[in-house]
Amino acid sequence: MLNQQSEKNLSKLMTKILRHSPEMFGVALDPEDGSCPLNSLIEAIQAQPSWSWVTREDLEQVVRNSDKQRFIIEQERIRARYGHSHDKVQYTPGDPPEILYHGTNTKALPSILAEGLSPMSRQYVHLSEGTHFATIAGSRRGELVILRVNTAVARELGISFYYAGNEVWLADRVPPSCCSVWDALEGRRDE
Ligand code: HQG
Repeated sequence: MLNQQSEKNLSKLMTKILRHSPEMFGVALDPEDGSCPLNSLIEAIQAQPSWSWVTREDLEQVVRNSDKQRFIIEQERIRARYGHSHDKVQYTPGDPPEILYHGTNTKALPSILAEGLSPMSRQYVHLSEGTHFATIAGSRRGELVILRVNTAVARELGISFYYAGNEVWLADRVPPSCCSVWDALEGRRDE
């Protein structure tokens, strides 16, 4: 059984391969869903200098314990649910709740309110059904700001939303007219 630190390190390595740079590790991801055979991922990780000891059970432990359910294993294949910067994984458009949240920071806010949300270095903008994940995401860089995204308005403007699972929704972009700052203290829009 992996200890917490090794679990975290292995999870980071897995996201690096499955979201960002599979080719650096000799892994080929399916161009549609971004998956690869579980065995190829295990072999690629075992080929790394300090990871030769890793087992299938270790990977399964990471997948099972991931707080944000970052990975899915299905039919002997594994993929990252979201977060890709590599090839654009295809998702089916879905019906999101009317309000989704995005966590960001005070420095990014003026540009977001002017231009809207863009994927930046990833393939999609990341949104969540609740403020919990938005808080985690936005707290990674500076002072947290939570944006409320009105998906009904966005859909009228032709924006599609894709469900990645575990409360995470993706969009190609979100226009500024759909975004407003959510006031965490009062639980309402800051209007
Ligand atoms: C910002 C993590 C200026 C955006 C998280 C964010 C999430 C703009 C940053 C997942 C902008 C991009 C994704 C604009 C967007 N001008 N800044 N027009 N549009 N931004 O990491 O959503 O733990 O690529 O607000 O928790 O922060 O890795 O996206 O601050 O779920 O599984 O540009 O990754 O999950 O940053 O995070 P990111 P994100 P994991």
